[in-house]
Amino acid sequence: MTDTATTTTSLNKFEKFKAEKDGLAIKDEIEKIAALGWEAMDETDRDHRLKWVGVFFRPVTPGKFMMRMRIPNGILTSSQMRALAEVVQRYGDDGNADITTRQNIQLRGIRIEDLPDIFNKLHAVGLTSVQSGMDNVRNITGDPIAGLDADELYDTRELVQQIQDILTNKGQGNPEFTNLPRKFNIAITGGRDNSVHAEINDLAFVPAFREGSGEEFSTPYSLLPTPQKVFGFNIIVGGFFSAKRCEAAIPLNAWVPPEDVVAVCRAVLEVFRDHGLRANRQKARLMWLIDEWGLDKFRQEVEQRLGKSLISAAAKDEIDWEKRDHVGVYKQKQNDLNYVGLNVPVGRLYAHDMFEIARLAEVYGSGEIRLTVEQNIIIPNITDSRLATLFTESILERFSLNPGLLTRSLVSCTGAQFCNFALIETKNRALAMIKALEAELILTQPVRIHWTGCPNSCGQPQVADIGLMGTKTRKNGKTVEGVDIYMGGKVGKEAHLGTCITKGIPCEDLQPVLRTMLIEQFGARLREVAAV
Ligand code: SRM
Ligand code: SF4
Repeated sequence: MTDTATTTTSLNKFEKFKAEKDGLAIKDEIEKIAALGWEAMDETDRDHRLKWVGVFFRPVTPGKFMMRMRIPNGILTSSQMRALAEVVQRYGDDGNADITTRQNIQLRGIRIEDLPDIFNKLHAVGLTSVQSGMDNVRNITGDPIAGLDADELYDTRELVQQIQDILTNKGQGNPEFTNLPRKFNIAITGGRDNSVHAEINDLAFVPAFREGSGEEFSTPYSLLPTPQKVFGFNIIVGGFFSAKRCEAAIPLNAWVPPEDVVAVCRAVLEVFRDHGLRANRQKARLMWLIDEWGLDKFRQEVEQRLGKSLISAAAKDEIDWEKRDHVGVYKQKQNDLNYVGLNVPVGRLYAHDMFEIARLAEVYGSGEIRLTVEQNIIIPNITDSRLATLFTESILERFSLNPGLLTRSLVSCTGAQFCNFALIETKNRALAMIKALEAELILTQPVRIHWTGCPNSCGQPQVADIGLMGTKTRKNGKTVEGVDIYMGGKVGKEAHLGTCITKGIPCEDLQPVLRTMLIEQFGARLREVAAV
């Protein structure tokens, strides 16, 4: 690998330990680590390298690790869900799982001595957690209703799987892509409503028809039929959130047909791997390289890796719908079939929930389960005749098909319960506050409220109608948990990021602030107070 941007002397501690021993090397040491126990582990292996196999040391709960899976396009089978449930079940009260903001699942309570057994179990059902943390490509997101949606332009499932297979060597781990300068996010959307928040990814593909005389399509594109419209994707690059800087992705001015998407991912990743900035971790995401080089040079380098010129972007993309949340019952494009979207409050699941979801998927659907970036679940392929019985299932009382208008769109990152970066507790607080607000207000429209426990922005407050970012603030001379408030995040068509409008509201004073915002800016009304 050539790294033109750094010298050995300027390497930060992460680059140093990666150079000493590649993170993926930990994969071959799992038996040994399991036998020795976590207390005996080398600290760098424990805190960092284990993340190359998706295992995260949690300083908040030492000895109880988190495991981050890879669920490409957010699609899994009932057998896979059951295997995940069995893993967390063995940890009793310590075991649970979260659906993440990248259509993924994280398991909690994991004991290091169980890792060999857990990996075997997951492998047996075709699941992997490899390269899901640290300087790797994160779970690749795609439309949660790909292949079900009558209005979709492209079914993203196969492409997402192909990219994951290349990057991870079909789940075995691929050393070609295990030493990126930093994390990297990829999304592909084939629908009209940008269901994956394409704009907040380092690399994203959005549907677009290319028109032209044919002359601009260099070989092999010259074979494309012209002058008719040809389907492909406009490419956007450099979107990311970090504590210091947040950017929406910018157009690369490039369009690719679906068959070139995988090659473009590889080319972009090779450029990022070999030239991304490695000296300062705060400046190591792709956008910083684009800043340094300019978009033209970046595009040329990608073309060089690709071995051909990129075609200029289509004049417009096809994202022309408001974003859907998929909660409720919806017709599929297949005759007589429906998908149902279950609202999973803040994405938190326990073993018994996961077994139940697996059962519902098998009894009523085809055994398939899907996840959304809003941390919810979709069960597809349910015939019309089975819907009525499904509605009587008791789990729907908690995972509702028709939740309150605030609960429906609530998203929250992990927060202080398990995350040592957290400045505040998020999930439980978010749920309690939404419940209280729904009790005092009549809402007329869904309002998307996202909580995130610190400026890392895992809960994506910048895409929310109201984003709440954990902070520490002062009240009555004391330091207390608080939030900075973001507003104006727009998703779907014409997506753009929200910005901070108020800083340092103590969490204990937040409810009336949100109440006023919901009334004044989102048309909510106070419920009538019962006469005494
Ligand atoms: Fe994140 C680090 C959780 C989505 C930006 N994120 C972390 C860590 C690993 C920190 C840690 O070691 O404790 C958190 C693990 C906590 C835990 O125990 O669960 C964590 N991030 C999450 C999840 C679980 C939040 C959630 O509740 O859904 C999401 C897992 C996604 C997945 O399945 O892979 C998650 N993180 C995101 C997103 C949203 C997205 O991808 O759309 C972002 C902003 C987008 C981006 O990355 O550009 C995000 N996480 C970060 C950052 C800031 C990155 C940066 O460039 O500075 C960190 C800190 C870091 O990497 O150094 C971070
Ligand atoms: Fe942890 Fe902060 Fe990410 Fe929340 S936003 S999961 S608190 S790193």
